[in-house]
Amino acid sequence: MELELESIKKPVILSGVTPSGILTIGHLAGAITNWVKLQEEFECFFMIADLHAITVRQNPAELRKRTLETAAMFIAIGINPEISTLFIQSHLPEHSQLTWVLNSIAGVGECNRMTQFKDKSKQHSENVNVALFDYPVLMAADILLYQSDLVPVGEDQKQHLELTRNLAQRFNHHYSDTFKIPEPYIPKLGARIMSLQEPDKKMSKSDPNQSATIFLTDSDNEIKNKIKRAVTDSGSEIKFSNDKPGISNLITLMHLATNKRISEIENMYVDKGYGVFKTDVADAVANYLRPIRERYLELINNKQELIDILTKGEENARRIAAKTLRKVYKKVGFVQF
Ligand code: ATP
Ligand code: LTN
Repeated sequence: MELELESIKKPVILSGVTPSGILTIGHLAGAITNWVKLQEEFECFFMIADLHAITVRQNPAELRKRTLETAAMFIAIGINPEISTLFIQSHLPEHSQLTWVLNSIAGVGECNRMTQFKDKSKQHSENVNVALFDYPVLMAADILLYQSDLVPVGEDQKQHLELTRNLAQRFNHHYSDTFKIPEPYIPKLGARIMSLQEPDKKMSKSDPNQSATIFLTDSDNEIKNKIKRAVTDSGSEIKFSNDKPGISNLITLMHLATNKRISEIENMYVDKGYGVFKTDVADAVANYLRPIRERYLELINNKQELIDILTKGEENARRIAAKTLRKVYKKVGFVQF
């Protein structure tokens, strides 16, 4: 059935990932597995945020490749295109169009307070561009176009969501009720996976040290070698605690891969050393990621299935986004025939 704004009965969820690198087991644990679970209960829109990607310098061929890879990986992990809408942000000009209108009510001062803008301006001091400054307004457009109720995001994006709510309220107040006011959705479960080399730092797709990160495309051997070389703590006890960040991270990975409770994992390894534990975690994580990687490779090697899914996603998304944008254009006083 074709999706229409009026026919949506469930609360709406929208989220996105910027295709600026290969997805890691951190994204899987902290974001995408949660999205998979939300699909039944909510009307979900998942987006590959390529417009956001170009706020920092990208290699065009690389961006094109990463965008499709990210979409394939979402499906491989369990985003079901039969029930959720999966699309590429730049395929819908409505995102840029609504951004322009929202720019007219967004304050320079409030955008200047965004900590991500400050951080990224430092990181990319050679290229502090206007789009980077506008990043949160584009994110607000993403969310408001679909009349989203809930937006699953990490802590780092909460400030952008607060801005989104302010812009929506301001627009509704200036013109008249147009946008639903979205809420952030920070999942209770969602494990945080730490770097295998510096376990007090989040595992990140852009870590220059490749052995710190498990990419979802890594082969069995790469996964196993990275886990076996992971930094562990002093002592020999397999225990989840703040003063054992290395071992705690491996326990979290074991929990993710096997669904066993943390206490159960600790009990299984009471009398065993780090060596045995690491080998078992390595095998468990490799077994867990193998079917995901196999499905991913199937999609990436047969692009037509992927293109069909993204085209259908684009069409579904457009019906909702175009409707909101028409309303907005009318309210701000653009002539419509
Ligand atoms: P970068 O490394 O390029 O700064 P990133 O890898 O931190 O980016 P994002 O693309 O900003 O990732 O992440 C999208 C979402 O995935 C985040 O909001 C966060 O919820 C989740 N995420 C990313 N890395 C992890 C991690 N190591 N553990 C748990 N969740 C994560
Ligand atoms: N900025 C987000 C990705 C993103 C997003 C969105 C998330 C772009 N648009 C809309 C939620 C809703 C990130 O870097 N994680």
